[in-house]
Amino acid sequence: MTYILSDVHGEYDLFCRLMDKIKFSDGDTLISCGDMIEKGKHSVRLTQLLFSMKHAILLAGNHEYAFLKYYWGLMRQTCDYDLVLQKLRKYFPDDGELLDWETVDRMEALLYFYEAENFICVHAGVPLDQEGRMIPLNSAIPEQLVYDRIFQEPNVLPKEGKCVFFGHTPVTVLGLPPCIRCYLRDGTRGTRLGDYYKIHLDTGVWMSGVLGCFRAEDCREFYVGQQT
Ligand SMILES: [Mn+2]
Repeated sequence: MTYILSDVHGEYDLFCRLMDKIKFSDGDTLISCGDMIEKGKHSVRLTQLLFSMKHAILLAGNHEYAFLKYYWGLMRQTCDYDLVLQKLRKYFPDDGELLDWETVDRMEALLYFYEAENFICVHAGVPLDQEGRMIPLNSAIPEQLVYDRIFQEPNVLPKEGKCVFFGHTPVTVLGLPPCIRCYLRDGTRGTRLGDYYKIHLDTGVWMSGVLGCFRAEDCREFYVGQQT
């Protein structure tokens, strides 16, 4: 099975509880739409767990992008790699000495979008033209894919093309309860991804305490946290 989530933001314990709840195994695939790090206390621990998973497709969010920009800036200033790692570790003060070069290198290799046969994953949004048609993702710049604030608007719908999974803005900002928000093509809740325009995954776990994921094969949602 394929499980999709976003914006886990260092909430290692809740993430583990969610994986237990869905009985996630090596035969399953996890897709994280970015913002694994910051806000919660266990950014590096969570990131390393995600990197250790057998079938995980991991995207960068704006928080990973900001970290990488900080890293690239340090590398331009000095060739003292020990000093660079020391400074990078201070970026995640709650994680102590956990950050290593392998984790930094793997963060640098995160994807900015992922396209499957019947869906697309991105952190913040996909660029659309005025008719709501998707502009090819490989022509978009990373900043647009990780920082976009337009795509989350309820009236912005990718009319043609595949269902888009995204996060970035907590749904609670739209005045909604902390649940995954599905935008349906014809109003009835379907069990096929073709029935959905877009799926807004960010439950704002660092504020709401609720973390959810969406199963692609049957369009079911799973939650852990205060409201379960
Ligand atoms: Mn974000």
